[in-house]
Amino acid sequence: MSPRRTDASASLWEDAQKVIPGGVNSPVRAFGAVGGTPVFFDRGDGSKLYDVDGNAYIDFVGSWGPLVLGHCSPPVTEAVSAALAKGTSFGASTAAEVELARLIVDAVPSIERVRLVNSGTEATMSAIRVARGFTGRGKIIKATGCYHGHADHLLVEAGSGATTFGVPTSSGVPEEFAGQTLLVPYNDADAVADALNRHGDDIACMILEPIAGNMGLIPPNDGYLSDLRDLTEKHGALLIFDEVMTGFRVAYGGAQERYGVTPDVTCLGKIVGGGLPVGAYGGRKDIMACVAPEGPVYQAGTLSGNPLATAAGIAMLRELARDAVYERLDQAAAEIAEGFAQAADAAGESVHIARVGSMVCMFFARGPITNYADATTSDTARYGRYFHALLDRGVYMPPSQYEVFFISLAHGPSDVADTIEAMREALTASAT
Ligand code: KE4
Repeated sequence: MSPRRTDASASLWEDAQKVIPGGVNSPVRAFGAVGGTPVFFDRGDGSKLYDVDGNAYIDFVGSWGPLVLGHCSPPVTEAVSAALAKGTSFGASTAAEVELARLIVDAVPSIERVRLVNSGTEATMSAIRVARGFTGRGKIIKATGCYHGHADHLLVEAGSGATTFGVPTSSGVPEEFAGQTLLVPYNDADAVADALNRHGDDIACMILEPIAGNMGLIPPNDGYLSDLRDLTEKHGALLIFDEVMTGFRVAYGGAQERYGVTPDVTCLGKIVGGGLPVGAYGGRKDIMACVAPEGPVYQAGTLSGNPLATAAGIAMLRELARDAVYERLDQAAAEIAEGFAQAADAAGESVHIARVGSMVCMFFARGPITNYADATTSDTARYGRYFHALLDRGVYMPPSQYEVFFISLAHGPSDVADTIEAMREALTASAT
């Protein structure tokens, strides 16, 4: 195996750190969790990414989820090019934002009205503000290990004990903000019942990733989601599903379709923008009637519903609405997960593989892994060595053990076979 050239990335990394905090525009890209110099990419094509040194990689990050069709998917690139010819932004209403909203409302029955924004963070931040406005209550519940973007009241971690008020995970977040957030362990409905019994009259909502994808991949235990539905309903709190990652990923109707549990409000992002900046939040008509200018909860955005982004989102959702898309995604993901399991078994490695549809995670840990405490037993140094061994073999996985990797419709049989072989070699090469 010839050594991978990296000097162009290394040079750009030097330059980037002189003008961008930490050299990146989003922390995970700095490779802090896996060590080494970040790869700077030049272009994507189908299942592949090509870096500035000309190295090719089979891409399993997929821009952290949006690129479910692969890079430069013709329906998306053609739609964006056609929109670009007519202008980039008007700051006024267009037919495309109505069409994208219609596609979302038709795809997700619990969403009767939807507001388009520019990121997942904006979607979750706005959904929580609506929940507080609709209920007149201040506190929120979130699960430890779930990530909902970087709004102040969501950058909190549990203090000691099972159910505690949050403490800031970031400087710049006042204790008063974090103190409005109650933390519970994922997959623990009793902790939610306890929180609601103690603070129910002041809890506006519980926000949750219905399939946790930011502490590695942790599926909901049987009955967990329906228990949360019953508990929040009983106490008059709203149930918000953060489907920024799972929306249009694990089913056309998202995790709520897959598990048959209906939230009051849903947050979307990633796929819904086709690789361009779109987030969205929506839900019951009576709840969304609170949103300005119809109601008193203010939320706005210069580029919300942007013509290029809505063109990309419309093209992507239309492709995903076709027959057998999710069966194809699941099939390829299952083959890769099985291939890794066999390679790990052959190498005598203790791993736990989690998969829901085309979301996959390989923990270097013994299972079961049902919450954040379990996930953090993973050997992150082992993951880092494995990550780099794969990189040297032309496979780009997420640069963190606590992320999920994604399969796209562009990953064909040869990609699957090559990846499994690379995994087998990388496990052996990085064992110590
Ligand atoms: P953005 O603001 O990054 O568009 O979305 C925030 C967000 C909200 N909810 C969920 C479930 C999410 O996964 C995310 C963002 N996901 C991370 C990766 N796990 C984005 C990568 C990054 O931060 O660079």
